[in-house]
Amino acid sequence: MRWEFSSFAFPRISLVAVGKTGFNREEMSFRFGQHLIKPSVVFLKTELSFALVNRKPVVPGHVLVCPLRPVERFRDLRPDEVADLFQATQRVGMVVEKHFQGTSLTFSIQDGPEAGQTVKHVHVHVLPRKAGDFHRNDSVYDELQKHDKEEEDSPTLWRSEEEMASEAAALRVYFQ
Ligand code: AMW
Repeated sequence: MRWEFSSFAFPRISLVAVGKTGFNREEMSFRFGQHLIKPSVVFLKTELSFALVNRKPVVPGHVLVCPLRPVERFRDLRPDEVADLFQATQRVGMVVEKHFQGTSLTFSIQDGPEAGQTVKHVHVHVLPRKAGDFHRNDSVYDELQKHDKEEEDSPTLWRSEEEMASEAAALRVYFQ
């Protein structure tokens, strides 16, 4: 266990305990790289992984699946974490495709800064796809690459906590 500064949930700076698993039992929040994620925006927790809604989705239903242990690169995951992450990703894919009336899915891992990774914590992007959602189909990868980069991103473009929590609540139902 170690102590970190956090200002995620409250404007004031607070000290929270973040365990090695990335799951903070004291405040029941989840670690996602430098971010502390409120349980209200998490819709699935497995033994070794969790899934959260995106504050800036590229398409409706664009969500993220992460290992609980906050490691930076895919190569850092243990075999049991890879298995759990991909099984969780498969379940999440089926749910978001259904809930958002998709007909296909894009899965993407930006593994390292040169691959477009901004949050230093392994995560799988899961995006429901449908005919005509992009003029050029592979533009989804351009959007993924740039949607959260500094010049494209700003807090004013993030969804509200209420909107994210409401989406997470709707998705959580499928896993009960
Ligand atoms: W990467 O460019 O590291 O492959 O993707 C990071 C993703 O995480 C982006 O889709 C971004 O919108 C999302 N994101 C970053 N911070 C948060 C947060 N605090 N809550 C929800 N989604 C987040």
